[in-house]
Amino acid sequence: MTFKGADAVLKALEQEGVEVIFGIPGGASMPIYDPLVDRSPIRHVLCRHEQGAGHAAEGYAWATGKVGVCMATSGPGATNLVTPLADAKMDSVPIVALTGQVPTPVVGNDAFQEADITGITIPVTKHNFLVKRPEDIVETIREAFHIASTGRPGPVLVDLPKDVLNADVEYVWPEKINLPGYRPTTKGNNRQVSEAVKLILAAERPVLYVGGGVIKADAAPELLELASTGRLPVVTTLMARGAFPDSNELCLGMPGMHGNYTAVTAMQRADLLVALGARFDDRVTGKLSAFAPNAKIVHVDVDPAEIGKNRAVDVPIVGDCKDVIAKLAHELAKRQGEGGAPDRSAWIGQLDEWRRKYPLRYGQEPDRLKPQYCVERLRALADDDTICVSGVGQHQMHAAQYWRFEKPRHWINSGGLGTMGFAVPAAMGAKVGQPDKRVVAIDGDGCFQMTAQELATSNTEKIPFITAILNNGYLGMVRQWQELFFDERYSGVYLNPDVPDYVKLAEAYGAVGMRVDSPEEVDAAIEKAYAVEDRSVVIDFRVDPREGVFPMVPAGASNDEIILGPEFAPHETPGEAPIV
Ligand SMILES: Cc1cc2nc3c(=O)[nH]c(=O)nc-3n(C[C@H](O)[C@H](O)[C@H](O)COP(=O)(O)OP(=O)(O)OC[C@H]3O[C@@H](n4cnc5c(N)ncnc54)[C@H](O)[C@@H]3O)c2cc1C
Ligand SMILES: Cc1ncc(C[n+]2csc(CCOP(=O)(O)OP(=O)(O)O)c2C)c(N)n1
Repeated sequence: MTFKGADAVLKALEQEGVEVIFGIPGGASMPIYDPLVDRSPIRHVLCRHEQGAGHAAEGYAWATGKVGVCMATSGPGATNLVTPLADAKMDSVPIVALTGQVPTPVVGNDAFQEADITGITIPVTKHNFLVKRPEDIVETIREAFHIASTGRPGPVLVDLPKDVLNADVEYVWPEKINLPGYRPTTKGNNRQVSEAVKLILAAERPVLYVGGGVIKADAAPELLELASTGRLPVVTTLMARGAFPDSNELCLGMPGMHGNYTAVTAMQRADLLVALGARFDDRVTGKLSAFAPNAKIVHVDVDPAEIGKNRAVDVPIVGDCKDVIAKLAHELAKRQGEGGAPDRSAWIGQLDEWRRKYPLRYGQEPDRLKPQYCVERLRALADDDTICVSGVGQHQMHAAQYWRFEKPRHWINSGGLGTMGFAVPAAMGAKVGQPDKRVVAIDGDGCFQMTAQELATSNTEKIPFITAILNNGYLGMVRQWQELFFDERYSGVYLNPDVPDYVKLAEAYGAVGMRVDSPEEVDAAIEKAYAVEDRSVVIDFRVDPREGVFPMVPAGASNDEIILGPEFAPHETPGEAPIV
C-alpha cells in the first residue's frame, strides 16, 4: 500500500501498539499532525512544553512497562526534549522521541528551526536515527522500539525531515529485525548461576542489593521467590522501591545517602552482596573504597558495561533479571533441598536489633507541619494501587522513606539525573497509562514551578491527578547542604512560600486548590482530594522549612559515617557497627 511518509509513521506506531503520543506540533512536524485528525486511532496529548511531553512519556513507560512516545518539532521543540532524554537514559526508561526536521536538501544549511538533534542527543540516547529516505521510515520505527525496549531499556530518538514525511512510500512491515551489532544477552549463564549459588550458601551475612533493573525486568515475583527461598535480606535502591514489598520481614528498605541505618549498615557489614539490576551508584556506595569492605560480589546486569564498572566482581552474570533471578531461586532451592539451608539466625537477629534501635524517625511537634507526616498520611489514606510520583529534593527522599511500597511500578521518580520538574508531567503520563489508579505527585515548591504548566494539559485532556506540594519556601535540599556543609550561609535558596499563591494558581489551571497549615488539617484535606475524580487537585502543604532529610551520609564520606539526625540523642548514636 502507498502511504504518505507521515501516515506510514503513524501506521508503524500503531503496529507497535502505541496508544498515545505526548507532544507539541510545529512547522517540521505538521505532516504527522494531519493524519491524527481522522486517519489514526492514536491519541495525541497536547502538552504545554516539550519537556513536559518527554517526562509524561517517561511516566507512562514507568507505570505501564510499555514504550512511552513523545513528539516535537525541529529546532527548539527538539532541544526542549534533551532533558527528558537524558533523564530516561540515566534511569533506563524506554521512550521513543519523534522529532520533525528541516527538509533533507537544507539539512546542515542553518535552515529555519534547524538543530542537529541527532548530534546533540548522541550522549543522552541509547540510539538515534536521522531518516533520510522515505522507504526507511517503517523499518526505523520498528528498530527504534526494539532498541528502546530490549536489553537495557532507554530512550531512542527518530529525526524525521519534512520532505521525508511528505513523500509517498510503499508501506511494508518488516517481520524480522536484523541488527547484527545489537544482540543483548538476556539468558544468564548456568555455570555462573551455580557459582553464585555456592557463594550464597557459604555466606553468613548476605544481602540482596536490588536495583531498578528488577523493576524494568518485571522480576518482582522471581525476587520474592529467591529471597524467601534463601531467607535473604533485601535492600531496594531509590530506583527499586516497590520491587520487594516493604511489609515483608526480609525487607530492609532503602540504602544509600538517605537510606535507613539498617539497610546502609547491612551492606557495610555484609560478607556477600548479590546485586540484581543495580549499578553501584555513588549515592548508594558512599566512598567507594570504604563500601562493603568484606563483601564478595555477585553482579547481575543485562548491560555488560555495568559489571565491574565501579566495584570488582567475584561472580558476574550478564542477563535479564527475570531469567537470572528465576534460575538463582531454582538452583538455590535445589541445593538447599540436597544439603540443607544455612543457619543465619545471628545475622537476621542483628538486623532486627538495628531496625529496633535505629528506625526512621522525625519529631512531630504540635505546631509545626512536618513533611514526613504529610507523606505518611498521604500513604495511609491511599490504597496499595496508588501510584506515587516525586520531584527531586528533600520531598523526594521523604517520599522514598515514608511511603510504604508494596508493588513494582507504583513509585516513579528521577534518580540518576535528578531532574527537578519531573513530577507533574510524569504523574500525568502515569495517569494516562493507568487511568483506573489514583496518581499522587509529591513535589517540592521549587520543582513544581518548573513544569506546573502541564496542569493546563491535565485539565484540557481530562487527566486528573493529585499534586501534594511540600512547600517549605526553599530549594530545601540545597538549603540543607548549606546548613550542614557551608556554615548555614544560605545563598540562592529562598523561594518565598507565598509566591505564587498555589491555591489560586491551581484554580487558574482549572484544578482544585487547597492549603494546609497544621497537622490537624492534613487528613481532611487528603480525604477531600482523594474524593475528587474529575479534576486535578493541588494541595499546598505548608511544611517546616527547617526540616532536614536524615539519615544522611555526607557526599564522599564512608557509609560508616552515617548521621542519624537530630531525633537521635548523642548517646544513641551507634558508632561503627561490629561484625556479628
Ligand atoms: C537527591 C537524590 C538523592 C538520592 N539518594 C539516594 C539514596 O539515598 N539511595 C539510593 O538508592 N539512591 C539515591 N539516589 C538515586 C541515585 O542517584 C541513583 O539513581 C540510584 O541509586 C541508582 O539505582 P540503581 O542502582 O537501582 O540503578 P538504576 O539506575 O535503576 O539502573 C538499573 C540497572 O539495572 C540494569 N538493568 C536494566 N534493565 C535490566 C534488566 N531487564 N535485567 C537486568 N538488568 C537490568 C541497568 O543496566 C542498570 O545497570 C538519589 C537521587 C537523588 C536525585
Ligand atoms: C533542573 C535542576 N536544577 C537544579 C537542581 C539542583 N537541585 C537539587 S534538589 C534542589 C532543590 C529542590 O527544591 P524543591 O523542589 O523546593 O524541593 P525540596 O528540596 O525543598 O523538597 C535543587 C535546586 C536539580 N536537581 N535539577
